[in-house]
Amino acid sequence: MLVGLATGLLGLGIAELGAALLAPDGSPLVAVGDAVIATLPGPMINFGKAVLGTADKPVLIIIIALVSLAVAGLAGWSELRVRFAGIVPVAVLAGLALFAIGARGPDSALAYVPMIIGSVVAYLILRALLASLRPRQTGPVSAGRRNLLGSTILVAALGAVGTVAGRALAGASQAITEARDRVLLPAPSRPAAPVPAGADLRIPDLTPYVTPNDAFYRIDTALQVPRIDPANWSLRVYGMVEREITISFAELLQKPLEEHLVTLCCVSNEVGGSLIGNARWLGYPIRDVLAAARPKAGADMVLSKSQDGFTAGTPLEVLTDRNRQSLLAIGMNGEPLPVEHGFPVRMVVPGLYGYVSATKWVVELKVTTFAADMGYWTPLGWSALGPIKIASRIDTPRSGVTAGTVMIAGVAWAQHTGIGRVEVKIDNDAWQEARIADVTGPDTWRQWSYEWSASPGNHMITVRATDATGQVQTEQSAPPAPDGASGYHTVSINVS
Ligand SMILES: Nc1nc2c(c(=O)[nH]1)N[C@H]1C(S)=C(S)[C@@H](COP(=O)(O)O)O[C@H]1N2
Ligand SMILES: [Mo]
Repeated sequence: MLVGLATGLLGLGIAELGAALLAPDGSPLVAVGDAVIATLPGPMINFGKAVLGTADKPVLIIIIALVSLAVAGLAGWSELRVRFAGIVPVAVLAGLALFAIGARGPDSALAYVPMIIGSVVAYLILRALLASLRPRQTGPVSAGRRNLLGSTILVAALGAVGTVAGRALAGASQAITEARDRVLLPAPSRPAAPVPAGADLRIPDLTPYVTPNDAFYRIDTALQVPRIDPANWSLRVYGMVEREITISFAELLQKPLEEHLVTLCCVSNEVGGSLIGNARWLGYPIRDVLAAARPKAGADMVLSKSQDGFTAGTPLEVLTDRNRQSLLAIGMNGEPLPVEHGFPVRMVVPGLYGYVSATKWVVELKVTTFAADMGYWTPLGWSALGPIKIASRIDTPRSGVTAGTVMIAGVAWAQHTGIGRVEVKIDNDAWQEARIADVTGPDTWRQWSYEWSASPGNHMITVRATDATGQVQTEQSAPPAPDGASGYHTVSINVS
């Protein structure tokens, strides 16, 4: 069984490393992972997401690897008993992986090659290693076994190195990184309003007003980030339109582009959570794309689709709204979109959670109806509509402080309406008005601070926000599913 396990690992290593070098579509771990996600029932996906959070993907990949290795162990066990019997488990594993690779619609047949070579080599090495265990073997058995142990360890180590190296290489993808480096972002014909100096209160541990790209939260269903060469990218707009249109990346760069600061937020963000970030997005207004396609009467939704099959359903009226800066974005904080944030093109829609609006690696806009179509998360139990709820968060303090003047500070958001006021409550005292920072507009979060004279002991700090129309954040606590968490963020602080 151990020999089977080791050779299984070798086969996996050959397949993963081969896929990384030859054909990114050929990674058996990613293909099987995608197939498992596509097959799992909705409640299990939600359960995994709730329990594991962003660790869900690595955990899934590790489970798949462990199950495969157990089956490979079985191949060793049966091969030792009956010659060629080990072919059955190996063929089952290879067959499932090849089927899963095929299901993703690979770019070329090359995608099947690493897995085929990996399983054939693994089986041949398995046979070679097991030969020394057969009773008919002449010579001293103990020496054969010692050699076998050494060879098995070597084979397993090679396999492990290949698997890890393959996964690591696949993550980077030189070709797309280079293509991204070559993109020259045009200057916007409508630049973003400059960030006022007073937008950042510059308090230690307070989240910066603009989130740097490398600190921006990442949420998506992609086990492997889609790699799209801008030269091959196009956006197809179809469905309930008078005129179907297709836009290439070169054409998009020629359009009059605009830049807007917009705070993106994930519906899975817990009260006080960090699945939110603010960036300066450069792009072409989605309303202008839609205007060129001329939606037909009766349409009320745009189903955007990513290259890897994710979909989001966004109300058509939000995307055509003159006063809402929905973008087909190509730039993030002055750089081409990072690959994991949607390179070369994604959607950004102020005021809606990402799962119903912020499609990364977007390649299709289907003008349709909520009655006829659903975005990816809706059949999994999430609301079809996802307006962002008014929320506020305490960034500092989060742990013990010393008595005296303590700066309490955080961020509050009510995208597209804007934050009008923030209040802080210490223990059961009355609500106190916090100072609110400047903003570029209603589509971003807003920093706030409150100077507290902290007395020794344990204290509870609570924050609540009110939007620009006077609507107060609800105290009613709700979990993220189905349409976003609510309730007040509180922290309990020991003052010494
Ligand atoms: N292609 C694709 N786009 C996607 C998703 C996805 O799973 N696949 N997730 C959405 C969700 S749920 C969120 S919150 C935002 C997150 O964008 P970010 O990763 O750039 O922060 O992307 C949205 N766009
Ligand atoms: Mo999300």
